[in-house]
Amino acid sequence: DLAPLRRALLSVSDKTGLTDLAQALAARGVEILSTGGSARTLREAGIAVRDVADLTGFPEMMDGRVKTLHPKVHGGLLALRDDAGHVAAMEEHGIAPIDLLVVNLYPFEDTVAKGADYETCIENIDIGGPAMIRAAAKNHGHVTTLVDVEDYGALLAELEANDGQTTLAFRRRMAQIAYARTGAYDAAVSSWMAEAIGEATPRRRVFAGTLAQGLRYGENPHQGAAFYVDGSDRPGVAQAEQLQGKALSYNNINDTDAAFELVSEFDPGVEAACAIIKHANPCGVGTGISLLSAYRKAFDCDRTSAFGGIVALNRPLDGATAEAIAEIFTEVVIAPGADADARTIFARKKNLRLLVTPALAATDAPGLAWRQVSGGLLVQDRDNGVRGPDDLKVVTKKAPDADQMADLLFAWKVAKHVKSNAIVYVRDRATVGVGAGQMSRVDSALIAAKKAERMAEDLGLPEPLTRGSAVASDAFFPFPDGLLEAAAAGASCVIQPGGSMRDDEVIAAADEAGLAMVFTGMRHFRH
Ligand code: 93A
Repeated sequence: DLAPLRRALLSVSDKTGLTDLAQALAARGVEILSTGGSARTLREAGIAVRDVADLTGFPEMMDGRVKTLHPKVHGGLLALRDDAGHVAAMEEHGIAPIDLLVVNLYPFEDTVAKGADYETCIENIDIGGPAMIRAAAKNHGHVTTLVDVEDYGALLAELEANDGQTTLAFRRRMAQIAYARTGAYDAAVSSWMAEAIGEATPRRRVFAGTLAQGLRYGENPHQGAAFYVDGSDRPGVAQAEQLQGKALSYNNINDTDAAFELVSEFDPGVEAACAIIKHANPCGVGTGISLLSAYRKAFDCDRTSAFGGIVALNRPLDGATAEAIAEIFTEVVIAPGADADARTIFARKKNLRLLVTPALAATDAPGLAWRQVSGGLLVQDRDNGVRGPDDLKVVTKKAPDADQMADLLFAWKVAKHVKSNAIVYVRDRATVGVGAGQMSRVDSALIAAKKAERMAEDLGLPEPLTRGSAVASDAFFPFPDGLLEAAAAGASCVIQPGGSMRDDEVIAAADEAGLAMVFTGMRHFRH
């Protein structure tokens, strides 16, 4: 199972750790082959190298597009050392075996992330690198393939432990990593091209993710987990800079994403907004003239659940709001910035994670959403549907007044981000009851109203804030019962998609109960 290491080919874009690795290999008597830039780096460090051009008898040409694509390279990587035919072919054609390949690819993903133009991105598609990686990894029975600077140390330890040789187990592990890299690389190219040429259909798309961080565990401690980023420039948890606090967990990342996507629905130029998230659902959303008032309104929707929540803001965090947030245990705060006061206040809360993004996420921007099912992936367009006042149709005798209309639109924005069946009660641009994830719409309406009753008791209010509220339903009421439940809780106006076979019955029930109701013509299921 042990394979000797006599000759290595080093061809890397990221030169980190290259000379140390080469030095250690040279000290073991390994002959080093290398391409243009890599060879130059090694020579400058005083390490003896042979140019691949010298090996192949061809210069690097066409701006480097062709440098290693040659039988002397690929034959040396692919030949089976224990196959008489292969050995004869090597002898006949003067091909020397290459036992170790160290390649990291042209930085395609980084080039895209930097916003480079089309031609520059194309030039950064590595061809020779992946070809060599795939060849060497295929021949892992004899050849070791390294594609990641992170694994240089492991190779040296392997050589140390095995008298300058590598074990089959090690070569297999490295081969698996190698194919993960080339697979992700081509996926990144294809995803970028889909965006660049405006290919809108989710068909024929692949997921391109690069490992951003290993996570301590997944949704539960017995599940392993990692966070992959897709290289898109959409502001959010993947793009955010973490200013303090320990590493985010799997659940933190999921909830922070939900929080930030929701709060991004609110235009910071119009109003300050705050969303508090628990288990990917909002337990309170508020808007106001200041972040502090927005936070307090969000907090007052469900003070119990807000404990240990994730807070998202649509404006840069200020000192006063930071002070209020710090009063209770909060897991994560994410905002498009944080001023010096806020940073100082949070610095005292070592465990609180503070994430800042360069901007809010464009809620109407196109993009894809992925979900795993057993045996496959479901891909769909991101729910980027947005409804404004002009899209609404009044269907009842009563029409909502301006204040009700503002609450209805607010409730609709929130309902889009609540797991179905979603019922959201709103008063004065703040949620006062959220019913999430129930299998029956009636139950969601009931639960939200019950929570509002409990909050009224906690806050010492004479009556629940659902009295006189606006209510949103993420999908149509199939029967009048859900609507009647909302009316019983005191809702005065309703926003829902409409489109049920029984819309007539539901509208009649609304008229009977004296409600104003508008249809959006758009559904926001979220499962
Ligand atoms: O342009 S390429 O696709 N053509 C090649 O034949 C080739 N061989 C290696 N790019 C190629 N490479 C890549 O060059 C490697 O994957 C590596 O990223 C880079 C190293 O070039 P240098 O040593 O000149 O810095």
